[in-house]
Amino acid sequence: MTEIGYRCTQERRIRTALPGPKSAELTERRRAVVAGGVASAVPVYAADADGGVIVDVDGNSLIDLGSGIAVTGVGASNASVAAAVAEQAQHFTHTCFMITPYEGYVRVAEELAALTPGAHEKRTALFNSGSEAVENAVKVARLTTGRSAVVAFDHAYHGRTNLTMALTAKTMPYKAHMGPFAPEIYRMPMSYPYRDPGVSGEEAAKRVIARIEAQIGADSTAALIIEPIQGEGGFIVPAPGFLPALVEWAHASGAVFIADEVQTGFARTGAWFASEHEGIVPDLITMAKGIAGGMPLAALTGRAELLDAVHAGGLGGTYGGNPVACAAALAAIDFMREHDLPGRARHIEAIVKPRLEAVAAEAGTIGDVRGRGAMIAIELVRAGTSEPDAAAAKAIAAQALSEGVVVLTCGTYGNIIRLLPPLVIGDDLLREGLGVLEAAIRTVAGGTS
Ligand code: PLZ
Repeated sequence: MTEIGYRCTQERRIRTALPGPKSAELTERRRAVVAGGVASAVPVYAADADGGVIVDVDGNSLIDLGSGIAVTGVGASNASVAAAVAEQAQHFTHTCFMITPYEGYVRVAEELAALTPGAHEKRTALFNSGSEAVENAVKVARLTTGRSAVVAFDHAYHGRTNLTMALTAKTMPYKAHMGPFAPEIYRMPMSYPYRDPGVSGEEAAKRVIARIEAQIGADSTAALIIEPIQGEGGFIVPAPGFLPALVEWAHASGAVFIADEVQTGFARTGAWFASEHEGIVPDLITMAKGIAGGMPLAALTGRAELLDAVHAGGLGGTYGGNPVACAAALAAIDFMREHDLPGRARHIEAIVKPRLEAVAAEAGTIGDVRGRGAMIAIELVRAGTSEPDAAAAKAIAAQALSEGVVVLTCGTYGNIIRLLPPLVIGDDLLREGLGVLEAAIRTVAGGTS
């Protein structure tokens, strides 16, 4: 791996209380004009960000263990991404690929055909957000199968648009009082080893298949959609064998298997895509987040016969595959390859997991440590039980922030602390961030069973 250069000093530096006075002032201004429904996890306003740090408007430098929800794997101001964006913006920022196409879009599609699992012929369509990629995957599956039922899973997160709200499991805050939701979505039990002990992947898949056949009908099922590691739902890694059995059933039944790799894609889990860890080849893959170094871009890549079956003009959108976002993606993908970021994610796992496992061994309030690569979480429970403890997760994140470390929570029960560091974070900074997190865990949830 070649050396990664940084522009901002890679340090934790606390100059004011957090949030500082300038952030507090911005929070006041925001209250008067920004929609209250848009919330921020961290009440600190960014002025700069690079590598493993976010520098705020008060001059504090925070260690970033969230990457803007798994987006800035290559860093939030990666030099080659920034140069590619500036270069493309000086030529054209937009023509609309549906009107006057351009090479960047084609090159991104070439990269995705080569990088995504499977040696079959593939096609790609580009969009703006993960939700939009998921919507389009479902459109393609319904059109090509002539069926309407879509199977999603407990704890799933697929977005906030109407169809993707229906696919998303958790009501609060994503869906509550915002229905009616899109029809023909059926929810099935997930394989969740910590909360479903002793149930193998194969058994969990059998449970799902029996329910689909009894309640939907194999010949009415257009698609199964699943995150290979569930993100917002709590970094749930299904038991081995679960995903391959579902893929096999989908293929035998003529249903389309869609892997939602919006959060897990692009080196995050220690492979280019999390599907690779399970040895599965999805028919369609949705991607966004890590694809373009922070620029808004999403992709749907899949079997040529599915994507080419859609009538011309059936897929698109004004901004989908914006040329500046495509230039950013090409630079980000090159960077990930040159710097072996999948290897870097495995290296991060080797640093993070043993330390969290050691804390878990001493604190009876950590029920589970799980995840892959640079996507690792702890599940907070009441000591000696498996009862979710959301308050502990919230308090730990708040305590870490007050010490200058950004960590995110997630989970159906809100009791998960998840780590998604930029893949370019230096080892020392990562270790320092972990030290702060460990201290916060000991303070908040240090009780033993
Ligand atoms: N599929 C697997 O993780 C986005 C959103 C958090 P968009 N997850 C973070 C929030 O509170 O909005 C996500 C995902 C998976 C789809 C999406 C949706 O991607 O780019 O946010 O639309």
